[in-house]
Amino acid sequence: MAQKFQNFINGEWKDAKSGQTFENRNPANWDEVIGTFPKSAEEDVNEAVAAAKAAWEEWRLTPAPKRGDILKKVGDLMVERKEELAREMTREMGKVLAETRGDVQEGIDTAYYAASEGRRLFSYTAPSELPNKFAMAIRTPIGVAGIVTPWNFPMAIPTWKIFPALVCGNCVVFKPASDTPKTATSLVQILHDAGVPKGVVNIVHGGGGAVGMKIVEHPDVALISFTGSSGVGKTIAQSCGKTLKRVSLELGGKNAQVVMDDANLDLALDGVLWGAFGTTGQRCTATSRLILHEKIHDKFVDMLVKRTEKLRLGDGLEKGVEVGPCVNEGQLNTDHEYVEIGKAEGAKLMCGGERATEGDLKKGWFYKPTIFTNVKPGMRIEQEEIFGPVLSVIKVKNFDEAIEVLNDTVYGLSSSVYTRNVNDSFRAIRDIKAGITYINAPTIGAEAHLPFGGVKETGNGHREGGWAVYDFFSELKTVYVDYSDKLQRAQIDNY
Ligand code: UN1
Repeated sequence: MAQKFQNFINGEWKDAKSGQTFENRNPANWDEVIGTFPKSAEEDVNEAVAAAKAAWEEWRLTPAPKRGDILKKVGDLMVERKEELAREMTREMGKVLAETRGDVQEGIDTAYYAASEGRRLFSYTAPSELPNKFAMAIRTPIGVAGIVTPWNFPMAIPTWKIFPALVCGNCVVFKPASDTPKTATSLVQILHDAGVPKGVVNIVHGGGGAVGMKIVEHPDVALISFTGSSGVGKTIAQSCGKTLKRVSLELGGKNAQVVMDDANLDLALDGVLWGAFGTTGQRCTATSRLILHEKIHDKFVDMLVKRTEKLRLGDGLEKGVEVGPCVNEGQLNTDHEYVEIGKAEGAKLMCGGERATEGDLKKGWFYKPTIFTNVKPGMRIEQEEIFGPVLSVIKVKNFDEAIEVLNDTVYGLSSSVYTRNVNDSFRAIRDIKAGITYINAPTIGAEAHLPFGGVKETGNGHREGGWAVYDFFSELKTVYVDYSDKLQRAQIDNY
């Protein structure tokens, strides 16, 4: 019998009211069931939102340093349970153990940052233009935050959202991706064990339409933080637009790495292998385009294909495995559809392009790391987010053309330029339209204490991470205290 997991509402583990469940399986071995989870619906969401709303009255009045102390404990528990969390994450979504350890570490970093932020939550005071009058802006909690998260960083991304939400004094209704409900359940257990009061954090498992959108639409949910595709992001934004609900969206990417003719090619090679095929290409920040200067194009492609063909696929829990499976069959099919599209568009398939089925690999959703050359700007494989191990190589004549090709997409999350030319580096920093630019480092590797997010259809202007996310999860209230004992009219009496 598969282990049964539940929702967590108002401090209690409980089934979906309908009693329905869904299964979670290991993408590296589809026979292995991780557990069953409640297939929830609107009635479960309503209960969770009501619990969060009721808990908010006390939570918003809890001093922020005290809320931070709980987050410190959360971080400590994550440190203690790091290995166990990483292993269960690899089992449920497939990425290799080194990476799932990194994912948990990102959550730990976020917890300790949030813990200390409880003693900061700085804002400003400013002098009043009138005598005997004091002016300041303070951060205040907002209410119930709806948190809807993806499966590719099943620990890090929920922590980016939930921890700052809590420190700022909000309550949470959390809907994790249905491919990674176990990691989310463990996170909620940790929050509970660390002393988060009942009702302050609630988790409701289930689908995007049946649960996610019900959270988004709920009138008592004051703000939404979502990471996922641009398509779903637009639907959420439209819904939030109806009531002007505050919403933070982290969406798709079509990130490129540029390699100039003066670059350290070995370094650039390590960078693109990691950026394109780490996490099986399933990161918003994954390198899905490689823009090569024509002088080094052929040599670099040769080096890259040789190394790519040697990458070891397999169960991420096994030593030496470098690339895990796709998260599910649907994602594998999408990857393969794009390979067919690329071929039809006239791109040249250099390696991969098919499912990997040798030995035990046939039990899981493995796809061979794939490289296309002869990709032209504007092709669908060059423009659309694939979210798999498929890399498109584009040849350019010079630096200007490289930046033009890099920018020619509806997305703008991460970007990378390999060059030893300091002038080109700074021009890249200035001219690339993206939320993140790396110089001589791959497109992946964002650190928890710096702002994370993108431009254009990658988001709606907010940032997660670092200090910036605290602006999203708190509302500024401006306060004037007049101690002059008379009516003082701003802009009038003093001029
Ligand atoms: C994501 O791709 O969804 O920079 C998040 C990185 C990670 C976070 C990625 N630290 O790739």
